[in-house]
Amino acid sequence: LREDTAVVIVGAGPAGLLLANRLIQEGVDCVVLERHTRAAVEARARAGVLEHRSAELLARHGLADGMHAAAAKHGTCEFRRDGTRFTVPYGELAGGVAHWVYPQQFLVRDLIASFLEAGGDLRFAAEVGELAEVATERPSVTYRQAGEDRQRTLRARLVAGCDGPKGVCARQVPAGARRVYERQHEWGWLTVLAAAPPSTEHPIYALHRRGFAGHMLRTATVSRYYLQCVPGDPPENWPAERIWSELDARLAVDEPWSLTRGELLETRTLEMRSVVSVPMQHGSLYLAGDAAHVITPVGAKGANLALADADVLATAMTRYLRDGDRAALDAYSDTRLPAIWRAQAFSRWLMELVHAPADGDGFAAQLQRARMDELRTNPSLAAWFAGQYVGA
Ligand code: FAS
Repeated sequence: LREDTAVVIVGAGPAGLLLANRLIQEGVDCVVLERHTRAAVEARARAGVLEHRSAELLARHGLADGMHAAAAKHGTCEFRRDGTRFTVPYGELAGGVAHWVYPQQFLVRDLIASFLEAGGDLRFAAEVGELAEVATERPSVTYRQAGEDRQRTLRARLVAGCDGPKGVCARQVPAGARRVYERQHEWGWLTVLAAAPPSTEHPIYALHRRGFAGHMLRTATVSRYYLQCVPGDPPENWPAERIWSELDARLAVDEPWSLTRGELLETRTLEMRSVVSVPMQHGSLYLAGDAAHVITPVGAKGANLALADADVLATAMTRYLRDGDRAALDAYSDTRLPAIWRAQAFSRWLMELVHAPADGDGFAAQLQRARMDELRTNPSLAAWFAGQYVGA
C-alpha cells in the first residue's frame, strides 16, 4: 500500500466521496480512509433529498447517472394545522427547479463506484487514529487497517477531514485556533423509517398542539416520518402503536385522508443541535461536511452542505497542488461560511414555524399561527421560502 499521496481524505460519506471523485477527475492524487466496510457505508440510511444545486453539481461532474435514473423530482410541500392544509409549489416559485428524492446511501454507492472505476485508492475498514504535523506542509495520518495489529502512516501535502460530526479531524485543531458555535435546540425528534408506501405525493409538515409531525418521502415502498418529542426521549418510549397513533392524530385533516402503516425499520431519537466550527481549516487540514458543521434535518440541508463544501474544496486544492495558487485554499472557510450560516438560519426559521413551543407558551403558539398564515397568503414570503428550501 502506498504511504505517500497528495491528499488524504478521512471519511467516505458524501463530503469525502465527492471530494475524492473531483480530485481524481482533476488528476490530483488522493487516498480515502474509511473506518467502516463498504457494505456498512452503502447501507446507512440518512438524508433523502438533494437540492437543485446539488443535482446540478453532480451532473456537472458526470456523477448524476444513478440519480437521474432512479430519483423522483419534487417541487411541492404541504403544511397542515388544525385539520386544514395548504401546499406551497416551491419548485415553480423558485423558477421551475425541484428537489431530487434520492436516499443518501444510493448516492454514496454511486460515488464509491465511480471513484473505484477511475482507479481511486479507497481503503475500507481503515480507522484513522490521529493526525500529526497538520500545521506543516507535510502532515501525516495514522490509521489501523482491520485485521492488522500495526498502525500504518500516510504522508500527504493536504488532509481533508470529512469524518462526520464525531470524527477525529476537527479535534486536531487547537482550541485556541477555532471557535465552535453550538446551539442545542429546545425540541427533540423521533425519526422513523418504515416499510410503508407514502400516504402523500409530497412532504408534509404538520403543526399540532402536541407537537410537529413530518411525513417525508424516500422510495415507493419506504417512508420517513418525524415526530417532535421531548429532547432525549428514548426510542423505547415510542412503541409502534404510539408512533402510528401520534402520526395519525398530528397529521389529521378535516377531509378523507388516511396514513398507510408498515413495518418499522428504524426508530431513533435525534439530538436537535446545530454546530459551526470557525474557521473550517487549520494549517494543511481542511474540514468539510458534518466534520465542520452540523445542522438539524429540518429543511434537509446536511448532506447538501457537505457536497457543496467538497466541491469548493476540490477546486481550491486542485488550484494549489496543480497550479501552485493558494488563494482559493486560503479563502476556503470564508467562501463556505456565509452559505452555511444561511442554511442554519433557514433551518431554525422552519423549526420555529412547525414545532409546538417546547414550554407550551400560548403567545409563541399564536405567533406561529400568524407566521403560517403569512406563508399561506404572502407570495413574496412563499417565494423566499421556495428558494431557501429547494436550494435554487
Ligand atoms: P458522514 O457522517 O456522512 O460521513 C463521515 C464518514 O467518516 C463516515 O462514513 C464515517 O464512518 C467516517 N469516519 C468517521 N470517523 C472516522 C475515522 N476515525 N477514520 C475513518 N473514517 C471515519 N441530512 C439531510 O440533509 N437530510 C436528512 O433527512 C438527514 N437525516 C439524517 C438522519 C440521521 C439519523 C443522521 C445521523 C443524519 C441525517 N442527516 C440528514 C445528516 C447527514 O445526511 C449528514 O449531513 C451527511 O451524512 C454529512 O455527510 P459527511 O459530512 O460526508 O459525513
